[in-house]
Amino acid sequence: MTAPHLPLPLRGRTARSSRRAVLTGVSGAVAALVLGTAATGRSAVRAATSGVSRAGNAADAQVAAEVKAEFLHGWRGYQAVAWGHDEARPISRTRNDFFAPGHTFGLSIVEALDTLYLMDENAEVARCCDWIEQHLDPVQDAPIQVFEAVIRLVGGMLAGYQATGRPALLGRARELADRLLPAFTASPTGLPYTHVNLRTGAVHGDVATLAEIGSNAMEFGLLSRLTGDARYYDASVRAYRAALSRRSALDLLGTSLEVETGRWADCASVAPDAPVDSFYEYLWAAGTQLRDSTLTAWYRTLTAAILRHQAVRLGGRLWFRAVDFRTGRPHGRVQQQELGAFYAGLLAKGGAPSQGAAYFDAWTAVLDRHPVLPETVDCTTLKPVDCRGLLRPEYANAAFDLWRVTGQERYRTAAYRWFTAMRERQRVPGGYSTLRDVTAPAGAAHTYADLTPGYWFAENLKYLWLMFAATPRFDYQAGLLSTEGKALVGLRPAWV
Ligand code: DMJ
Repeated sequence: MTAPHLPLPLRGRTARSSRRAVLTGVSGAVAALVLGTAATGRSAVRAATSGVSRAGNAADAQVAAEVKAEFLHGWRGYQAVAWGHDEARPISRTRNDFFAPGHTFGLSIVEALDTLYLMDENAEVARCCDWIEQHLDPVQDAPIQVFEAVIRLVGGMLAGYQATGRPALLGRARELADRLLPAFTASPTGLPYTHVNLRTGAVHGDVATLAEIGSNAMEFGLLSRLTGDARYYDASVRAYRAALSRRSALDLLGTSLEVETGRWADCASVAPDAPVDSFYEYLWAAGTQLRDSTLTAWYRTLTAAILRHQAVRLGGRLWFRAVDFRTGRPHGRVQQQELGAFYAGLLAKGGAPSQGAAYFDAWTAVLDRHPVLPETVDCTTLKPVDCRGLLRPEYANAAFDLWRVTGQERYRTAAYRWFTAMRERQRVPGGYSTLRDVTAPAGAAHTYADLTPGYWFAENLKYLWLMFAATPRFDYQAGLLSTEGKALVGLRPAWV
């Protein structure tokens, strides 16, 4: 499929694309059965394409104020020691280069931009925009990971552009995307190389994970729409098609593909964990954003297969086990990464609310034992397999999505509990810090891993703020966030 003629007549594409959607693989009735007891085939499609929110906008000014205070605490910590650099190390009061040693993209500035906007911090928004316009260099002589640059930098600047209308942000996002495109266009298969040197255009990294292949359609689709240049979205869809065409007879995918041959580099379907997580997330989100029913059909096909072959009940809880994508045979013991917790929200948005709720409850059971979620858990014992606490946002992301889909107050309660634990265990004088071991006593200095990740500014407190602040700057009905929490649809600009 090639990208539509642009500027995109997005709504008009649905029927045409639907006739071309040949990769469904599961009948509507079977999909409905697998996708959820409450969802009929038609209602599943409706849920997967409307973006409708049932969440009431009841504000809780007290909680919203607490959330904003913590965001600004982290933000001031970053500003004090790392302004203009990618990330802050709040304990040692040093900096971290995220993309390449000796190079900065001011990552935390770009990550924070639309969160600051949603929080009405207009002066800080202007400061961030000024820095990006004057200092962000998209032509650096360094190999950059395409996936991270797209979801964090391109997405962050596009969200910032939509919030502020400052043309330089769109220009800088486009310039960067142009420098990233060789990763897609130089590939014989359409599967992107993982890295590209922004100055020379040299590509490398010829084994790409699904997240690296598929997490760009939201940003590239929006960029194509804003610029009238189809090349960006074309590249995304070509990459998606290259992966989907290599699915197994069970409609499952492996983890990573060889870019030049198109061969699978492994045989495990590890969904919804990293490094495949946002591949599935973007099939639903970009399908909804761009009214592209082909992506939505692919989402339904793959989700039905994941629920059929990977869902497992342990101790009455819903988890997902890794399986051989060709045979469906289990692949080792059942463990899951915290990174996979977002999937509870995705299932609900995509038409399987009961499974989404059950999976969220499984993660809440881990939270009952460990107030800060460990990086990986054993799903049978709920004990940590990897004890690190990396200030991840996925549980709050799922709570936000489930709250929007169901309107149930219990998801705000769960998110607030998660927030207070993070505040108690990970707040330090210089901001917020990752932990080496979430099971160590609170406050033990040696447990701090000394990083405020860029995504913390984009995601963690944005979900809480949107749940409690009832901000008029966000369209709660139609709004869509990217995998990095960027509000790519539904930001209500203050400049029109
Ligand atoms: C974020 O960078 C994105 O959400 C990505 O898709 C995976 N998760 C990290 C934060 O944990």
